[in-house]
Amino acid sequence: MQRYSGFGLAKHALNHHENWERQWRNPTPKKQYDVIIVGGGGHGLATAYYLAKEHGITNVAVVEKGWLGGGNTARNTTIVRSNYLWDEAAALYEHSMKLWEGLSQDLNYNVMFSQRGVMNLAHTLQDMRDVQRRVNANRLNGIDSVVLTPEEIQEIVPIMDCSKNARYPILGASWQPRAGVARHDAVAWGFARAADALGVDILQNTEVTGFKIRDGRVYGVHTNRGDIEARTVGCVAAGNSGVLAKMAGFRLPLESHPLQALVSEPLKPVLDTVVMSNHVHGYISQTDKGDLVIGAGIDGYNGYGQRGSYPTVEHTLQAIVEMFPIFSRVRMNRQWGGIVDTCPDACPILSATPVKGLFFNCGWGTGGFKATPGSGHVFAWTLAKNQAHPIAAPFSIDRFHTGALVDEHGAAGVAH
Ligand code: FAD
Ligand code: PYC
Repeated sequence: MQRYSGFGLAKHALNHHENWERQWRNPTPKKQYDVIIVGGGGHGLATAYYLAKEHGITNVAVVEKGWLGGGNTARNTTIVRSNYLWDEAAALYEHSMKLWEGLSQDLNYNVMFSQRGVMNLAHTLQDMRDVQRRVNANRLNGIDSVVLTPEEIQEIVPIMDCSKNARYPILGASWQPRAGVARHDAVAWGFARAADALGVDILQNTEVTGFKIRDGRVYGVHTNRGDIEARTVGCVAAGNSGVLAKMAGFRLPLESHPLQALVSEPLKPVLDTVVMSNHVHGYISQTDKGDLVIGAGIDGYNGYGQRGSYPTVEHTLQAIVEMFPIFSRVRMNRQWGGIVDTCPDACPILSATPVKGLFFNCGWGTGGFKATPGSGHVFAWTLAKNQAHPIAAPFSIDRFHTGALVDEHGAAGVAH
């Protein structure tokens, strides 16, 4: 063990952040790339990583207006699960789940993926029918999913009020044992470091202000640091996707809403799984550090402010305290919001657009963190081959013309 004198200790404390190796470079933008990814959240970084790793396309820039993961990636409550109803969505989220299961090893970066199980509660007979139907569909798709009785729920979460006269009676739940949580910034940093090591340029503080479009084809972007050219551009900008689509001259069927979350003061370990209730607009988990992570429903109005309204969090905390009376005197430390891009069928858009060479990956709304590796993986394939990956194909914007919607409102973790 190294020993320090009082002076040595103070010197070490002051110096210990020196000479750390940068996890990724800070390059000057080149004039031209093969592919530009707009948005340095988890999905954009994952796309760049898989483009380089799986398709050998390394002349790639990730253009981020702020800092990496500063959008929804670092604002989300990190629930990862794949228990979606319809085959198309189940395939997409389960593809992602499988990538999560090897992600720390693949990136050589601990993303702290913790498969502690996720429970979706049912409070009414109709909730219960939906749970049974979804669990059956999951099992047909090979996804681990079971229906729990109130007694089984109580055994897994002894601190929850499962009594019959509770204000929100619990009739049962769906349970996915392989589901869980991960560390959000580590996901962004892990993908960034791995993409950078393969030659991808990560350009922070670089805002796309317009697209260079000629004869119906994209050939670059305008940014606050000058124009950058590329014949393939992928926009992965979550709540700002509608703004970017407008710059390119078309509209997407998206609404941007605030979605809020809170963390409490740290507590001793009391909750070792994730409990969600779409019905009462609240969900909760406990971090390894001890904080309770609590999430709300969306704020009903549209907005680009990364904050929400007080009545929404008040409603959520009221519901959480009803279900967990033990938390009634816990103090909240922080509250924040992100901008979620909700789609009419609560499913994402992974698609070519009316502009040749310009693709969008968006519409993940309240539930895209869990899809980060899977989304990046299939979107990279789509960009590399200029053809939708078979798992991405059902999520084209054409579905809003053909009517082939994939309605996942029932499986969305947050009612909207
Ligand atoms: P982002 O991380 O938002 O990245 C988009 C990036 O694009 C941003 O960094 C932004 O700065 C950048 N950008 C925008 N415009 C421009 C421009 N003009 N030029 C350059 N860059 C631009 N999902 C789950 O699966 N589980 C959860 O538990 C969960 N909880 C959530 C809780 C909250 C409070 C919120 C807000 C969301 C939650 N989500 C959850 C949803 C999830 O966070 C998102 O779907 C997901 O993180 C989206 O990732 P992204 O990389 O697409 O977007
Ligand atoms: O999609 O599982 C989810 C989710 C949980 C909290 C917010 N979204």
